[in-house]
Amino acid sequence: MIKIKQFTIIKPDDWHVHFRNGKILKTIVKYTSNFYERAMVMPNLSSPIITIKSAKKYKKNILNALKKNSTFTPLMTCYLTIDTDPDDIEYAFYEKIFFAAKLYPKNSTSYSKFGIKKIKTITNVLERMQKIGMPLLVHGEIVDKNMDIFDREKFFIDKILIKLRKDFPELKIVLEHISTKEAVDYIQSVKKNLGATITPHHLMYNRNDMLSNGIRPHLYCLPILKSKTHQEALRKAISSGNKKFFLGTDSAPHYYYNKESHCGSAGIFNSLSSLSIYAEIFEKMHALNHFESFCSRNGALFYSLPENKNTITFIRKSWKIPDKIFVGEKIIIPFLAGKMVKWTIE
Ligand code: OTD
Ligand code: ZN
Ligand code: ZN
Repeated sequence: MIKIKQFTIIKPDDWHVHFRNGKILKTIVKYTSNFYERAMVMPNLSSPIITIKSAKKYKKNILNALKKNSTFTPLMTCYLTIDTDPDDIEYAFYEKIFFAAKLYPKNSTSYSKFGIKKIKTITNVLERMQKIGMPLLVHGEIVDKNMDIFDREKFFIDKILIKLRKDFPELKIVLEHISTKEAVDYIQSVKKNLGATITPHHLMYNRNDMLSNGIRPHLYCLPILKSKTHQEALRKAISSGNKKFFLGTDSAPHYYYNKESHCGSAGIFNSLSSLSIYAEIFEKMHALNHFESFCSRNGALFYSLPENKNTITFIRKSWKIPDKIFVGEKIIIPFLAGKMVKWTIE
């Protein structure tokens, strides 16, 4: 079979990314803005983005970290707490300060301690979001010490999401970073107002890769990697061309000493290699014909945004992912550090 040497697509958007703040932000934004035209910026900082003022400041910090002629657009999200005011949400949505709001179940992931314990405490906010057409992004896991960590997503769908969709049928919801067959099946079964992002790491790896040959802290993330069956369901989902699935890297850097630790942090920094990995997997699945839609069309369609005008070109030329990224003196270990990947992006 002849292998395609290069191809060009509409410049993609990353519908789920963590930029952090301060020095990390200044160092890493370019790894997203070089390859992506827009990004949905997650609000779970150590001081989360819960107010209009903090969102404005954060956006300014991101824009200041960009190269002078960059066309990159960050879309800001609001971290929902029990104190979120529906009037603020409405004002900030119409003023284009917040594009969407993010629901973190309390303690479900890094920096989610101000998250929501019971959905009914934010009913008034969800009602307003539904009314004004503001998307709700969800970290879809139930966290309960009596529940197995591998079942968190499935239970979220069964116990929370199905009811949430029933109560707010017109609310646009994105189930972020899906990791299970149950999530794939549920998304496919729903007619409208529900989409999902899929990360490179959940497509590339399963829990054996993380645990069966020594423990790999740099593959530890939430939702945690699942079994091969689930990984394969995700791969099938993207290869099907179903428009409800779109790109979201969930790139989430931590310093290496917080990952390689007696209590390691969850999160994988994959911005550098994300597009190469996605391309590799689509090719492996014989689904490169659906690649551009996943990267550059489906998300825009879901969010009713125009498609980007710029393009990027993928060249079949392997390159090595750096072993480390320096943030001043400190080190972040990127996803697939030191490994070769097949596609170079121009
Ligand atoms: N998952 N780590 C982080 C976020 C994501 O749930 C997520 O979106 C993080 O460090 O912010 C992680 O494992
Ligand atoms: Zn999450
Ligand atoms: Zn995330």
